[in-house]
Order: sequence, then structure tokens, then C-alpha cells
Amino acid sequence: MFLPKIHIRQLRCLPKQLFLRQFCKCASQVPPEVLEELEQGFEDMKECDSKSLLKKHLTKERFDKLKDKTTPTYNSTLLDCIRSGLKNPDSGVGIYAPDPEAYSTFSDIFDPIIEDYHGGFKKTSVHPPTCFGFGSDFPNLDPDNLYIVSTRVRCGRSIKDFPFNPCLSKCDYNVLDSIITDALLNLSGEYSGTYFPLCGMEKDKQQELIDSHLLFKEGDRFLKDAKATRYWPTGRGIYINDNRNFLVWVNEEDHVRIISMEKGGNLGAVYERLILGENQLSKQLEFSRDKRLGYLTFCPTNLGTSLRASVHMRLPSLADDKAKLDKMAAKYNLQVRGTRGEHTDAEDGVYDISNKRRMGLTEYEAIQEMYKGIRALIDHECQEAAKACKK
Ligand code: ADP
Ligand code: CIR
Repeated sequence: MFLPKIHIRQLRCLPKQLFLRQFCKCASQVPPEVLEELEQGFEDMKECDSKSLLKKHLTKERFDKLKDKTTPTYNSTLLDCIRSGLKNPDSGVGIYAPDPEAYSTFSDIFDPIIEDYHGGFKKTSVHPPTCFGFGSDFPNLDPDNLYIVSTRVRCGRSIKDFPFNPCLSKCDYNVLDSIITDALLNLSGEYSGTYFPLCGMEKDKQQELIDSHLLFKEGDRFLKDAKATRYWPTGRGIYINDNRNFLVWVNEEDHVRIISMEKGGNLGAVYERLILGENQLSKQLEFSRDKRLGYLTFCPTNLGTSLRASVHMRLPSLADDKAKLDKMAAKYNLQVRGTRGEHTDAEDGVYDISNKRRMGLTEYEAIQEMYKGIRALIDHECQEAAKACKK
């Protein structure tokens, strides 16, 4: 009988789950209603006006090859991977991995999307070992506080032997929550803080945390349609250190999101705090890492380093021409988001600009790429301001 390696606290959930998984393994066929939904969704996607990577790469040939497959342990189907993309034609990517095995079972669609998003990480490529380097190599990007409002660096982590959101039971959420919060409450020094579970949190408090850019938003339709918000708010929460500059999100898109942020442009300090915080946590939690793909995450855009380093910044000369801003950003492998995160608009001229690719390069190289790109954008702004002064 299949017996996964388990954490002792998982035992509470085991008997029913193992039975179901064993049972499903024996009958691991894609049910007719799932096949029907897949076929219909694929036809609709062909007709719709979508710029998603899913639509770009899911050819009829790939679709036919994958539609009858299921992952060995969790029985996840192609529909579980692409439901969000089929339901939301405005997706940029449109695919998630319901469990870690999906990356290999459905590699014919994940690999080309990964290669496209991460700028050439091929199916034969191997992600390098972790190498954070030192924050002190990155001086303040904007010492006069002219352009940058705030800086944030985050990475995502999954806990070994647990699947991703769509395959988690209510009990799994509670177990994960308890494993992760036990570790968080052991953090010391500048990392010591408080865990705030979403269950029972006052709405005003939740909104205050969202508006301060500390807490994840609620009701993301892309995640909901990927079945990543089931049993909400069970097991979800946020850990905040006493200085409010180190945070850990629990069971939102990934099991763990480790975040360091502060006002201004001191990327080196923000990055250094992330490195040491991740280090303290990795001594207590076993994170899922794949030999080829690096750190495993729910969304393929976050694989590899899973690192996103962003600034909230104003770019007066580019703000009115979003196409030009996007073009400049792309030149430096940067991605532009709105003020409240992905799929939101810029408020008061403030954009979120970050490194786009996270795979095929080390953490240090990802930060370096972002640093150089933001420097170039600031140089451009300074030149434009100087030209305007001369007029
Ligand atoms: P991620 O995928 O990194 O978690 P999101 O785009 O979902 O990012 O944004 C999550 C939250 O983080 C949002 O509230 C967003 O405004 C905030 N955020 C991102 N970058 C910064 C930054 N540099 N300064 C302040 N807040 C930020
Ligand atoms: C999309 O395709 O636009 C969404 N599914 C989000 C993709 C990347 N962002 C993320 O994982 N947060």
C-alpha cells in the first residue's frame, strides 16, 4: 500500500484521506462530466479573445494527449490545472498545479508555459541551487526618496508532503496552520511577533491590514476558480513582527509566503531581512524543492527561487503612457503591476515594479536583475526631469 512520508501531526487526517486516495488510484479515470467540461472549455477558449499563456500553448494536440491523464497520488486532472484559465479569459497565465505531481504528469503544457514566462527555462534546464548572497551588495535605490514609496521582497514555500490548495481538506488546512504557526512563534530577535488568524478577525482590522499592503486580498477570482479558496478562512492567517516589516502569509496562494518590506528604496536592507527570516524558518520547516524546478509553488510563475522583489514607485515621465512603461520594463525583464497587486490599477501614479522571472537564476541574480532594471528606470526619469528643466 502507498504510504507517504508524513509529519506526525498529519496523522489526525490520515485514515480517510489515504483510503480515498487509494480508492481513487484504483479507479483513476477522468470522469465523463470532467471530460465534457474540458472539451467545452477548450472550444470556448479557442473562440475567445484571450492573451493567456494557456491559450497560446494549449494546442489541440497537447490537449488531446493530456485530457485523460491524472496525477498518481491525488488524481488531479487537466481540468484541475486549467479551470481558472478557462473561466477567466483575462488571465495572464491561466494554469496552476493542484499538486506537485501535476508538473510532471502535465509537463507537455507546463513546460512551454514555464519556458515562455521565465524567459527561456527549457524542459532540459535545471534550476540552480539556492544562493541568496548578501543584501549589502545592493545600496539604497533612491536615497533622496524622489521616486520609490516602498520596497518589498517575498518568496513562497510549500511544506513537504502536502499537496497544494485544491487538494487540501479542511483538516489539512488546520494541520498546516498549526505546523507553520508553531515555527513562527519560535522566531526570535527582530522576527518575533504575533500571529493573526483570519478566522475571527474583525472586518475593520482585516481591511486595515489589506490597505496597508500587509495582508492578502480576499475573493481573488483566479484563485477561487482554481479551487484554491475552499474552506476560507480556515487555516489562513498572517504573522507580523513587532516592527511591521517582516510578515508571513499562511495558506493563501502558497502554504507560506515570507515577506520583508519597508518604506523607501533600501533594497539591501529589505533583502537581508528576508534572507535571515527565511533561514530561521527553514531550520524548523521542511520545504518542498524539486531537483529541476527548484522551490515548488502552486503557480508556475513562482517556481524556482519564488522570489519577487518589488518597489512601489512613481514614474512621472512614463505614467501617462502605460504601453511605453511596459516596453521599458520588459527591456529589463521587469513586470508592472497596479498599486494593490496583480490585476489591479495604479492609484495616484504608483506602480508596483518587480523582477518577472524567478527560474533558471539564483536568488542573488534575480535581485540583481531587479536592481539594475529599477536603477535604469530611475536614470531615465532623472534625464527626463533634467530635459524638462532646460525647456
Ligand atoms: P505577491 O504575488 O508578491 O504576493 P501581489 O501582487 O498579490 O503580490 O500583492 C500583494 C500585496 O503586496 C499588495 O497589497 C501589494 O500592494 C503589496 N505590495 C507589493 N509590492 C509592494 C511594495 N513594493 N510596497 C508596498 N506594498 C507592496
Ligand atoms: C493569471 O493567470 O493571471 C493568474 N492565474 C495569476 C498568475 C500569476 N500570479 C500569481 O500566481 N499570483
